[in-house]
Amino acid sequence: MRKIPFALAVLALLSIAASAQQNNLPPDDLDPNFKAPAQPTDFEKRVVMMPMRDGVKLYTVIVIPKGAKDAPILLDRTPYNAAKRAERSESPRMIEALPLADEVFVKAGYIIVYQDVRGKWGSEGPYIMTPPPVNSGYNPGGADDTTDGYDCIDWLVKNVPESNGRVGMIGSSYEGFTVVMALLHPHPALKVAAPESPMVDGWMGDDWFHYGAYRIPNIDYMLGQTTKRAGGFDVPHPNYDEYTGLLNAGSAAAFAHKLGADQLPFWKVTVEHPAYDGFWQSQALDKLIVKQPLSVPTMWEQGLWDQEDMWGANHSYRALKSAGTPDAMNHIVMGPWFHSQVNRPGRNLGPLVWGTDTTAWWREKILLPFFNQYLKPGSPKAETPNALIYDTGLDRWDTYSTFPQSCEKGCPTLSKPLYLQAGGKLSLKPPTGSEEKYTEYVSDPANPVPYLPRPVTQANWRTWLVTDQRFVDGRPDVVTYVSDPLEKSIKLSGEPMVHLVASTSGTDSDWVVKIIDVQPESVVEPTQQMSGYELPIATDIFRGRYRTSFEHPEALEANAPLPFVFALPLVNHTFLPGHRIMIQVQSTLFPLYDRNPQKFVPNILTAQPQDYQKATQRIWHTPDHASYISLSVVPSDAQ
Ligand code: PG9
Repeated sequence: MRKIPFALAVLALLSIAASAQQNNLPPDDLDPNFKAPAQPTDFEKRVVMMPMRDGVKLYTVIVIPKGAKDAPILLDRTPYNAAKRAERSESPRMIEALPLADEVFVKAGYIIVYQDVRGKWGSEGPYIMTPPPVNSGYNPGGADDTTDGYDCIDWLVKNVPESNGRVGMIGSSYEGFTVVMALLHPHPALKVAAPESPMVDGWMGDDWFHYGAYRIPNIDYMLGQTTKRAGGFDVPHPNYDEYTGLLNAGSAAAFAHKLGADQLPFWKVTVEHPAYDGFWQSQALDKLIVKQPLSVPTMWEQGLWDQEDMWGANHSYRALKSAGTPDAMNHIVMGPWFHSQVNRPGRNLGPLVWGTDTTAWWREKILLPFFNQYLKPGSPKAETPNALIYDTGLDRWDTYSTFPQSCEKGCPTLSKPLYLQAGGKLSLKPPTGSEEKYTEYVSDPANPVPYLPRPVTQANWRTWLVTDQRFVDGRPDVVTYVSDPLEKSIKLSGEPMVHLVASTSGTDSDWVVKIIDVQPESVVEPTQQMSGYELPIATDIFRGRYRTSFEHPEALEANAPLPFVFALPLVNHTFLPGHRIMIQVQSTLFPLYDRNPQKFVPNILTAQPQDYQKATQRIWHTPDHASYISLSVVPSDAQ
């Protein structure tokens, strides 16, 4: 290669630089001094560290429409990052900048406030998981979401001059929990509330357990919530199929150990309280909410297929009803929704497609007028039904004066026993004793019934409650009872009660019961998609050791037919002509629920590998030991 003399090369570079200068080109296209000009917005965002009574400051975002005057305040207290809540997009328009769920309130001119609960994200103080009330004896700090809710509202009405001093609270799930906590001792400026799928009783039927059976996905939730103030660890799972991962691990505690969750204080608390003891009872908000008269008009909301908090809203509403709360103060809405779907589009749930966007309709036509009535003086009285419940078979809303409907005032509800019969049949008549005495299956903890088709991943978590049950129908450990195709429609509206008489060769057992609407066969569109679909309308699990007491579990007597009585989630569903009613019974629902070892051990969460054993299960159907589901059948106006 020929070498260019050094002096020549320098000359060439100098002349390139000189000609660039002549052409006025900048030496570097990055500008370290760039300042983004403020864009004109139609709102103002104020971020404050709001002092609570104990001096702890909570991160709060206050979003105020420009020019607001005498505006009501909508408050959402969250453990999920207030800053992010307040920023769906970077749009300069408030309606696009805030979450979809708040659109109706933005249009109506509300000031919207998001606050991080203490200990999370931008807020100071220690974090306690869904902190029990301070006076429960189980809250080590001096504050809870009742006091913080109160102090927040107090600050807002004194420091936001654009407001009219009236506040409404809203929020789903954990945020719904903060709403219910605020209702226990509400600030006088709190005028209306909507707890959406609130976490109310974590042991009976909300997030942590269902009737004592532990819900494994909580282990990931705890890692997300309690490993860092902002965000949390997302520990990778060893297996793509969670079924395999959990089976390999063993007990819930063994799985928690694999993910490192056994280091976490709330996991330790959970392991110490597997039964419904004082810890859980003292924070069951449906029990606490009735200790004083409800002074804030409240609309409880919950999905009919809520895969996380199936218990809280309707049990709080019902407890308040029983306590004599005036109807105008205590409303319930149950839509055809998964958990928190109420804040998202509501046109469909998995394969179920509705005639309208059910959630948008609810927000605009029901929720907003209800809030306006109490927050905007001079607004028309909202004609809010006491109970607004979707008929998930007819694809339409029903309005009731109470839900479940009651017979006390001569209402037409009929409680009908639907008997499980030999040969997989269902009948309204009790067994005669002439047929086989029981249906038998073997439940093997080494081969539990999956709750989703494998591979089980979180991808289908939201819609798992509407999964077509054909994927387990036919398994030898799933017992199926089915009716003939219906000649006339049958409407169930209320709380199905399971009355199972069952025996196990072990000394402990879980019982899973599902009510299923079997769709008729069809080979033409659009019904073909649902042809033969086994749609569960109510599913739950009951941990046998709690048969006689939720607080003091007991071993089951092996091979003795014993009654297991428990309520399934509320339904409001018309079975149409040609459809069939199906009941399925099984003893595992995995890996959503930890496996019962089927041998009585002191604490199932920490069961050892040698504790797990196969058991022979029998569902009895003799005149003395009749198994049935008590159904609330109401007149149907469907054709
Ligand atoms: N279901 C979630 C949760 C609430 C409270 C405790 C634990 C989990 C939620 O969606 O917020």
